[in-house]
Amino acid sequence: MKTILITGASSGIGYATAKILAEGNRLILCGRRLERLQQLQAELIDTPTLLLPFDVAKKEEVFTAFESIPTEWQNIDVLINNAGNAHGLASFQDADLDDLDAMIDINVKGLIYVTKACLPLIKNSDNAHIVNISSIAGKQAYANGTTYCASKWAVEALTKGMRLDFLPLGIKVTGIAPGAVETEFSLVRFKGNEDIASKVYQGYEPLKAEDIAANIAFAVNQPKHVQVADITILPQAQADATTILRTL
Ligand code: 8X3
Repeated sequence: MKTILITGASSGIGYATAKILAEGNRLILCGRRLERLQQLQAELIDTPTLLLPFDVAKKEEVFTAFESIPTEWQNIDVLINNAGNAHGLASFQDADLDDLDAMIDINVKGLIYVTKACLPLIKNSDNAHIVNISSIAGKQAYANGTTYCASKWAVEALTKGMRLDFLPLGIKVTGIAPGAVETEFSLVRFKGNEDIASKVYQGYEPLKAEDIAANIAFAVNQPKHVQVADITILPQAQADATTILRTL
């Protein structure tokens, strides 16, 4: 039985990952929205769970939350850095600076804070493993997504760099880079505009959160000596970050 901490567990890929990893593991479920974490906890009735509500972008909150983890939960084996999102889709010149700040604060600084706070609890594990959720946007820059892409390029660099730095600590590091996944991602990107958000996924079959969760579980469930370095996952209809064939 592993103890697995998941950020952004209250929705989307994080939620689906919690569901798929619930069997046979203990889960620390993190997110900003306590009520949604409580709903998830209620669904995972047969799994030992600990709820840890905090905002990854708030440094003090992150460290205070980790300091509050009860002793019996302090041996963490797997950290899944899933929390992250996009704010706006606009040219760099037109983008709202607050949106750009938010993406760097959540996707980059948040991942750094959580990993720093978690390291003392994970480094003694025999199964230590960190999974960072990146994006196809971390491998290919696209117009109007400059800072989102930059934030995910940073996740790619953090993943590769951590894999080097953590070698002597025995911590495996995996990067998971999804393409188009139908979650609340686009709703957040387009600030609640359901019409625009749903169009992103029209005319083809996008990935589901469960598709990514299955790949995360694949990486997490490998034998101790096997380190899955990187997985990029696209819908069948997607060739790269900006090329999607819409035939449906
Ligand atoms: C989400 C995928 O293509 O919208 O990270 O950047 S994409």
